[in-house]
Amino acid sequence: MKKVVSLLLAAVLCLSLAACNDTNSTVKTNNDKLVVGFAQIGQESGWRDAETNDIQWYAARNTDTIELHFADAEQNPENQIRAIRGFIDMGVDVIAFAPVIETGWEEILGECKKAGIPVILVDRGIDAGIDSSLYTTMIASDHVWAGEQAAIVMEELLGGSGTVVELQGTIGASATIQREQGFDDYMAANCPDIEIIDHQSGDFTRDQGRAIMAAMLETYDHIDGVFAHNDDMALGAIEAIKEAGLKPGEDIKIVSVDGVKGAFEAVLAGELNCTVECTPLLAKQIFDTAVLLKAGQTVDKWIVSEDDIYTADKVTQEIIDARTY
Ligand code: GZL
Repeated sequence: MKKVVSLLLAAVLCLSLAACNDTNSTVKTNNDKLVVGFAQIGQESGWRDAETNDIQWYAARNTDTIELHFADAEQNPENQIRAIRGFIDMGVDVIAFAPVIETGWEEILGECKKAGIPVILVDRGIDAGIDSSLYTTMIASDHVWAGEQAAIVMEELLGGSGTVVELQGTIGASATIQREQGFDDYMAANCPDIEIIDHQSGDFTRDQGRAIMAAMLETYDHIDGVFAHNDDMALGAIEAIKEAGLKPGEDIKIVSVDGVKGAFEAVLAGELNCTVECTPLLAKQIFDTAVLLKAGQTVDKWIVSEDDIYTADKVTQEIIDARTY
């Protein structure tokens, strides 16, 4: 009997989540639920998957009040724009999306504004030159702060001197631009004896992080530190450093951003020296904010996430076991 119940529950969940992926429906929404269209970037990192899971599970647990339409853009901004246009056609109450890059959003955001649909930017922002009235609010971490914290930790790890390479995220993404700004500006202002000898993009993926790190190890005689714009690229770099016969976390110090469980495990193993948290668990904030916007209320232009810094002295197995992403 238990098996039948669990199968039925699984079927219900699949049906409700499947409903989340329709982006071409022309059926106008006409119920009193909060109807949200979310155009996700893709599945490039463990962090991104954690954000997607949080959003989909929150909606699946609240089907009596929330109707989620979810699109996966496979890291292509044109796909995000197409999905957002589909949400406008559906007549959703609120549109939320994580802009894969900062530029190219003026036209589609103008269409959202013309349709009277509020827009929530999630975890990444858009270019400061775009009219900020075209979106309602941004729910995201402070990426400049994260880059600066990474630099402060790296300065201490290197004792104030050495050579550092930077594994950048997706070129043109606000998280990439701002983490680099925070890290590089701090180094320029405070660490005259630390030289950033290279920046290359691994597009926030583990495979590309590994490939770029391997190439850099071939190119440079000596690398003291790595700043990876996200944990997935750091975990890839750790693999490359080991393959080169070096000890990650010891011969080469590594600092990254995100706070995914794999990074915590690498810190505990002594292979990663620090991960600066950037919580992906934004679902409650997204839907609570959407409720307020549907009711015509105003919210802050930037709803900043609270994040922490995890160095080896702070990471224990208990901390890892308690992590929810
Ligand atoms: C940060 C987010 C970044 C993560 C990456 O808010 O946009 O995108 O740091 C993810 O892991 O791919």
